[in-house]
Amino acid sequence: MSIEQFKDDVISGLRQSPQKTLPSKYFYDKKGDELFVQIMHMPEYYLTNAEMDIFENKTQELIESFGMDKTIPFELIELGAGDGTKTLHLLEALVKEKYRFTYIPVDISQNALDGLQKNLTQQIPHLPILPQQGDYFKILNELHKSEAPKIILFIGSNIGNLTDDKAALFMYKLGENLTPGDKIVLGVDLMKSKEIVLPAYNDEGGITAEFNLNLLDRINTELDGDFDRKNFEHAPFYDEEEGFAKSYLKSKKNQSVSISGQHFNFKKDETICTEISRKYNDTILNRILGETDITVLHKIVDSESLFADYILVRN
Ligand code: AVI
Repeated sequence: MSIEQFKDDVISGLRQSPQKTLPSKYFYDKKGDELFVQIMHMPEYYLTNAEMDIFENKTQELIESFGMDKTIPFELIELGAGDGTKTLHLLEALVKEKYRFTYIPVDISQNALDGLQKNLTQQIPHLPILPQQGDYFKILNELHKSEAPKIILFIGSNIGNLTDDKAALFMYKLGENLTPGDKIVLGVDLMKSKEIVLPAYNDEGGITAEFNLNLLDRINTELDGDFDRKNFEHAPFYDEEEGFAKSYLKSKKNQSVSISGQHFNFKKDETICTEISRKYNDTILNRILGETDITVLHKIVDSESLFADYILVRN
């Protein structure tokens, strides 16, 4: 990510009318990464445990849905690999069952990949692992040149941070870089009542609020801004009908903020939308896949039906 891109995105997002926005991908500086790890461990943030339940307790169902032949080597490519704790269960089972595969974690952070490789080689000494740092689609395009069948992991509800249009484009581009028969494991949070969803984005300990407000600190540090975080508050919202959780930063008073020499006015109670966390069901997913060559093969949910890993196939 270049600083120029960051500046352009912030300035154009805050110039938007009537709804000011900031892209959620900028949450993740060093402090933001640490806060997100804390979020994943919060009791309110059910998503992590729910998907872990699938990877830990429904490993066989996952493996069977891949329909892989043990004699044919394949590539297991994880987009945005993170710390790999969920994937570990799947990798252990595949190694134990003597599948022939290479694990290819892809991430923009070399640091994250180094940590992951170190952990995994300790835990699964014979795991063939080939980390790739960089842009997802550039790497997938390179990997497309090999003839090995592929299974793409895009888990953790990461697709949920995209609007439906962007999710549809993402899936279309993914399909373009795959061969018929290749599979995708897509982890999504399921639509459910606001009593469950809202606390996950509005925890008692205030960690999510801190995660949201940290974006203002990042803008101050990296783009010479003068946001006073005391003048903004974390304002989460969930539309139960549509299945959209949204995070906002709400201005507590009329104020003006300067960023890289440009001025932005905020009215009292005016909001900046900082994140969308889309919740899915079958209809929404099928609509998103509508323009692609990808269809749903199988769906695995956790024991409480909070989260789903859909197994998709490129036709
Ligand atoms: C990374 N992503 C799937 C998280 C989510 O649930 O949308 C980010 C997050 N934002 C607030 N809490 C967690």
